[in-house]
Amino acid sequence: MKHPAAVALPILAAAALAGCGSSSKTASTPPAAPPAGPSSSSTPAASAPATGGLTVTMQNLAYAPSTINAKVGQTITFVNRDTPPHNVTHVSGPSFTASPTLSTGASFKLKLTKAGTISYFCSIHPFMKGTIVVA
Ligand SMILES: [Cu+2]
Repeated sequence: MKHPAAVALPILAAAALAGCGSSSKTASTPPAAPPAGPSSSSTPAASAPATGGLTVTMQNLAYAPSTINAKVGQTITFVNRDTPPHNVTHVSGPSFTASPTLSTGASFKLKLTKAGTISYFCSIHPFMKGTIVVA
């Protein structure tokens, strides 16, 4: 007569082997993630000013500040806070294209691409003068 256990034993052994094999597969360690290095984040130099952009306001028929210090790569935004219209017209120094006429609340962005001292004025009110010192 046959013992049923003798038949069942190889099946159990095969199942145990299969289970062992599959479990060892899932247990394999995934590739380690690169450690988060502190050097990846750029920290601004402490000596550099935090000003990314500068603003010159047109108010009371004058530019404020009338002289502004900037660096190559910075952008100056001119904002008309006055009632009469104004513009920004090149006089001397590194050249730029004059702004359109700026009505109240309008603004004009001037990107500084060259070092030098820019003199500008408002052609509508020629007594309105300003200077940008670009380092
Ligand atoms: Cu003006």
